[in-house]
Amino acid sequence: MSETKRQRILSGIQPTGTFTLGNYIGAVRNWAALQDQFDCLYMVADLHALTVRQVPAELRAHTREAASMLLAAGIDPSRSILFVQSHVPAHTQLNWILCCNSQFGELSRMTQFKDKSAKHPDNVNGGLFTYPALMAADILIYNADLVPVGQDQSQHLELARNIAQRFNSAYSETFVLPNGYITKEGAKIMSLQDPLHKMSKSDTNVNAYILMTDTPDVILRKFKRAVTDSEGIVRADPAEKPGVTNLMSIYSVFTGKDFEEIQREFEGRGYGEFKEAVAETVISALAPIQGEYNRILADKAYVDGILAQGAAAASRLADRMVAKVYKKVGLLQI
Ligand code: ATP
Ligand code: LTN
Repeated sequence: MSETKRQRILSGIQPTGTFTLGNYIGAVRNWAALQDQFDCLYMVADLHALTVRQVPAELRAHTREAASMLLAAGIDPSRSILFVQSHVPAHTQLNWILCCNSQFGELSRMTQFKDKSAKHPDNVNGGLFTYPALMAADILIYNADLVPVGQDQSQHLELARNIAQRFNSAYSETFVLPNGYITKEGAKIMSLQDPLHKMSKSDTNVNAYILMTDTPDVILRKFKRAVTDSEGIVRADPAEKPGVTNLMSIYSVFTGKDFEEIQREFEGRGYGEFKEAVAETVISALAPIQGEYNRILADKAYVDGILAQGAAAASRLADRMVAKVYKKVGLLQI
């Protein structure tokens, strides 16, 4: 029987704070499930986090917490490679080459760049601008076929494909063109306070997000405060009722019920009861992950051991690609 090669997956998440329910639903939840079918590499994107000013001690802590949360959410280090981006220097080596193959115009069109520039007008740095070239390096360095991310990253993925294509036609076939893996449900969980914007871990309003580490009473309180509308009917309408629709998406992800079933379930019942039900499902979905997280986080040596192993395994693959690319672009090898 001829064995077909398994497709490869790479994804990353920034250690810019504790993960939100949006990170979990849109990305991390899928990562564990994909391990059965694919060869997976998962990365804590600490270099990307530096595009926004970080407190050094906090960044270090968040990086270990991020790795612990990924393990708690089911990333299995015996099957997948889990590592920290800065531990694999080859990413930054390829980043430079890809920066030289990215255009000012295309980088200027990235909505994340525009959003983050507006949010941090005092720190519109070069890294923020070339962010997608580093992300392309993360992906292309492993010849990843699929990249599981939330909706907000699809523009960056498209750019990674364009860079790969351009490089391949200039220097001969080198990179696999990656595809996004974006699930329909929960690809964009919205802020609980401003449902026209995505839930983001760096939001300054703590009521806007549910953190993966929030206690049951905090979760309940945040859902109770979630912005809805004055109609009082639980039904999906993203344009007119973005708040209620967002809560329905969250409820749907954890119960497996579709919007019609949810609407029927809450017919004649108010938002109060609906919000409590959403909170309950989230509390019970997060409870086992929180237990694992606390256990893993307490064992620093275990987490660091996994990360060291992951960095070594990732470097073996990444170094080979950088050597190939350096040769192709004409850097002298002696
Ligand atoms: P920051 O607030 O620092 O920009 P973030 O919360 O947007 O962080 P990232 O580290 O940028 O998180 O994203 C990690 C993964 O989570 C990405 O795949 C991203 O698409 C996904 N993601 C982030 N926010 C959401 C959301 N609200 N809904 C669905 N997926 C999301
Ligand atoms: N930009 C991503 C994080 C990230 C990433 C990657 C995702 C960095 N490198 C490579 C997928 C593949 C974000 O979520 N903001």
